[in-house]
Amino acid sequence: MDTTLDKIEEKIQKGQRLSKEDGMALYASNDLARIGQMADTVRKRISGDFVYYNVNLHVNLTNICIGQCKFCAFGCKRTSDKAYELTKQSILDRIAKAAEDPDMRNLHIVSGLHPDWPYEHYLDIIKTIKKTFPTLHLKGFTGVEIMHFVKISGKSIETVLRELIAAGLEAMPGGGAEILDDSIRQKLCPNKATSAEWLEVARTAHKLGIKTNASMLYGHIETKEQRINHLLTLRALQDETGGLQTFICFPFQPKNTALEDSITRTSVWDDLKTMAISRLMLDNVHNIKAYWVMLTLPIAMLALGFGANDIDGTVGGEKIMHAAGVHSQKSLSKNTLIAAIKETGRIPAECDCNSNVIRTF
Ligand code: V47
Repeated sequence: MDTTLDKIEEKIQKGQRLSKEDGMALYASNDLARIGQMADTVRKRISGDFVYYNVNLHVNLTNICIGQCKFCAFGCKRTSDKAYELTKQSILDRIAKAAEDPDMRNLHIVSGLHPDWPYEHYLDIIKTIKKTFPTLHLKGFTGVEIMHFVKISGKSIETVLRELIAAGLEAMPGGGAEILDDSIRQKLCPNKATSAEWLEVARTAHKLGIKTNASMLYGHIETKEQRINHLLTLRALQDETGGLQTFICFPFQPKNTALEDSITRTSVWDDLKTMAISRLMLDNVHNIKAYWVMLTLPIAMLALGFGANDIDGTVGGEKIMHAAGVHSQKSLSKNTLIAAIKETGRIPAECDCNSNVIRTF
């Protein structure tokens, strides 16, 4: 018998909060099935049997980026062969095509930190999209992009967010959190928002009534302790604001990145364990997302038994993770997602970008 896991399980059964030491003990254990079962118990208690998915479109405005993060294969310099900038018209055309499906309700907008585009350009894009497609829900701009806008506009975080919300922004994606530890950020992504800045953007968004997602990029140079600290930092933010709606694990994909030669992809066991530990540590976050793009659909389905209750969306042409060599498709049909969720014995729940359920199947 594993007495450490027994004690953790007892805490879970009593609905007690897990400590940092508990999180470390879970990582040290090889009893993946038991960790998964504990996470599944908590998942059922927090969110029942619904699995959230959405019919959406990813729009990456440009891949030209001053970030040059070592873990990223998507961002590039202006001089690169693969550099692109979407024009306003091409963005509208892409959305119009996707919106031919009456169920398409959500846009997900994440882009490079362009060296020349002024802040007003991004504001104008949001305004134009919202004016042209008033029924679409707009989830856009990570905390890192918001800090970029703050720097280029000379405005405060609050002003930038107020202006984007007035323009039509309704939720924010979880990217840019990476590992909220500046010793890691200095090595991997020194040109972008610090941990404190990312957290301050989220805090301000929550104060203004905007829900945000949060993520963890793991499986690179971080330690297990830094992963647990990251989860504890997010848990503390959630205790303070209540504005985090979904947590997403991003296992690091090394292909075509600066770390390609030194780091190999995490194992499926690590991915499932990390999903489960995230569910157990983040006792105050409603949704844990098994992002099928990262995991592939079969592993995402498996992850629904390891604490996850959200599988993301149809996506409509993923670019960031595919640049780094993920093995999944770039898009999935809504029927494929619905069938996959049903196969796990759960209830597919179509939602908007704020996890409001539109209908269930
Ligand atoms: O911040 C980049 C990650 C994020 C790699 O909120 C990588 O629902 C693994 O924000 N290996 C951006 N991860 C994407 C993002 C997002 C995507 C899908 C759903 C949501 C949501 C948000 O992508 C970055 C970084 O953490 N990332 N490169 C890579 N090689």
